[in-house]
Amino acid sequence: MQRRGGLVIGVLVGVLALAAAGCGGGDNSGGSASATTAAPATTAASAAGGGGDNELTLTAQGTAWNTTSFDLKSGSSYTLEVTNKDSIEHNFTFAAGKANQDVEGGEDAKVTFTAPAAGSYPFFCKYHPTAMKGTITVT
Ligand SMILES: [Cu+2]
Repeated sequence: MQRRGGLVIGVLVGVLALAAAGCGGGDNSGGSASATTAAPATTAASAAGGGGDNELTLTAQGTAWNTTSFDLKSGSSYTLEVTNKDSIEHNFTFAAGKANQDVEGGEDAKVTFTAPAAGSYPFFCKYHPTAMKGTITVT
């Protein structure tokens, strides 16, 4: 009697539990938060003095000016307030500055002009030019 040995192929299917290798969580050697300290800029902007006109005053009283000389800077603009304390009309004329301003009795008026080139110029009341006159010096 012969025995035939059968090939028993035992297939062992090993069920390998594939342990999911935990993905290595590498340390994120990333950026360290750099704290930049931003110092608040102190705004020390002091308001520069506003330019604008230079204010002058002149008063007529008793058919005379209270001031007979002015010193101006060439190229600067000026506003002159003329006050008339008399009851009659007066006038401020400064030809070199193209100013010619009447002022009624008891009133006041403003006139704006630009100082001309350096020099010495007359100003006067055109109604009383000999009594009411003065000199404007421009430098
Ligand atoms: Cu006058």
